[in-house]
Amino acid sequence: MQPVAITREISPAFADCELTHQPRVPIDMVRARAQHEAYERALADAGYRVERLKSDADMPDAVFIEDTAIVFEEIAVMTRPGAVSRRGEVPAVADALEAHRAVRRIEAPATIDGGDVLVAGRCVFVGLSSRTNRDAVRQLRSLLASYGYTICEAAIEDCLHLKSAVTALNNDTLLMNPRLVNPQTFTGFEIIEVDPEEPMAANALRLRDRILFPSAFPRTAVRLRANGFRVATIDASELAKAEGAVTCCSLLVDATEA
Ligand code: CIR
Repeated sequence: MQPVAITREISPAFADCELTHQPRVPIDMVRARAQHEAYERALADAGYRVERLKSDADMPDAVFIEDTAIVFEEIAVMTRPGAVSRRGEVPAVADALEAHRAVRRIEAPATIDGGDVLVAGRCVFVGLSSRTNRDAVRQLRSLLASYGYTICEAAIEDCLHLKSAVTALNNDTLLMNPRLVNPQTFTGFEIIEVDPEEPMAANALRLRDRILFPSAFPRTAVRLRANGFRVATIDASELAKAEGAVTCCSLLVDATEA
């Protein structure tokens, strides 16, 4: 069956997005929407049926839908986002996920953003960040207890989310900036480092048969191709002004396990 990619339209209030590590700069909304549409086309080209949810003026960061849920083969876990301004994004995403998975929830006092959760095969790494705390790790461990996952904490430095520092290219290979996360946390994995001139290049979106990757990081793209990965590039520069990258704009739902 065709896999699904759930996306969310850019909010009219996108300019009021949360910012943690970057200064606020003007966002060109027309360009941002065009880039988002190109992103959705790239998902469709890779074989996904794109399901786009509506957003609203009271949820500036809604386009970064990854932060609201973690989709596993067996269940979907709704997050409790670390930024209070983002908690209203969750219910509509839960409604959409009900069609695909049994939905579970992270509860207060835990906070967690999906951007802090890296899944590679049966290994789940959770970044302890300004958005994600240990209560969330405990709850995630208990929600996943019967499914055979190993859950590990990962410390990060100088970046928003774990997946700003490391993402999975397949079940055995990670793309990483070792200055933002300790490679020793990931023993047993093959590690491809980002080009040192492209420190923000560790966020790559693993699709079924290719990697979707920002065109802003051509040197790291060369490394990915040299390691045998098929790479499709998109311009995500306007989304990057809101501290977003390629993984955060979709929730991928593999239809085979629904
Ligand atoms: C935020 O600070 O929450 C948004 N402006 C950016 C979220 C990016 N999400 C992600 O990388 N998973």
